[in-house]
Amino acid sequence: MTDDAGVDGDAETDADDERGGDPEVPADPEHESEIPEDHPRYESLLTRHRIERGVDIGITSKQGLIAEGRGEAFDYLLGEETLPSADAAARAAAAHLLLAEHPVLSVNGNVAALVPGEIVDLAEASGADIEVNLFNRTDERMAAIADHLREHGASEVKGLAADGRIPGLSHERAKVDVDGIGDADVVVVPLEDGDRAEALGAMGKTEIVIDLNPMSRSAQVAAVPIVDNIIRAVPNITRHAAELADASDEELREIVENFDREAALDEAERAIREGDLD
Ligand code: PTJ
Repeated sequence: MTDDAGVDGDAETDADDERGGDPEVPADPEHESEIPEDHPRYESLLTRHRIERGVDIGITSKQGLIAEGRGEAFDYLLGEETLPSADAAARAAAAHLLLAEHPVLSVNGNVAALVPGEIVDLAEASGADIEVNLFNRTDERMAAIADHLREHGASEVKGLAADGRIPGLSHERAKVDVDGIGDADVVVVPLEDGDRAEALGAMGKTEIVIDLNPMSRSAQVAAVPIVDNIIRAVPNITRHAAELADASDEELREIVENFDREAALDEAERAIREGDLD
């Protein structure tokens, strides 16, 4: 803890520099409600605060900070907005989840930091299980993330039993619950490493990927790639799921069949390549 306290001190100094001394932006990531909602970069500041806090409380890995930086660059080029094709993907994702026998939402350290309550809302709206599945797995992080999700209203969090394995992956990354991801027919895998996304697909599971990089391997192999910031994408899937709650299976299947994954990836890549750096 002594070391952590030292790191905290350094992080705060760096963060203060990064904020450019803006007196409106709080230095303490615990106080995100103090970020002014009319700030032109509100969403980006909120994301940074949540990730920073995730590292401070031991749920997000330091690599997660780098992953977030990469995502933020793509989001900047997308104008920090949900493309129409990403909205269509979110609607197809909601239809898949509602049609599924056993949907599961996979949660890593970045997802837990950025959208804990929103994941719980989506699980409720879609009837999905929540399972923690980490790239850099430790018992401490698994427990901290499960606790964090429970604090945000999750009644059950899977992933701790780890009594199943994803074939073809090295040991730690392969661990899943037999009655969770092991048994799922539809899995939401946000901000995922490409290898694991590919291996889950090879198990015959329908994969819904949320990733701001349309060229990433996970987005490329997904049945439904949602190229959007997870901060916007998860509440958007929940909104579609609520709207579709009374839809017939036939209507849901039509939404799934009409979704064009290639067109969604192409539109996202085009938007990023033509993105405005102003
Ligand atoms: O918590 P762990 O141990 O499971 O580790 C999680 C990370 C994210 C560190 C790990 O899975 C990893 O290294 O992922 P990658 O390979 O860096 O991939 C992360 C992807 O998520 C990249 O393509 C980023 O562009 C994308 N991304 C980052 N932030 C966001 C995002 N996509 C959507 N919304 C974001 N906020």
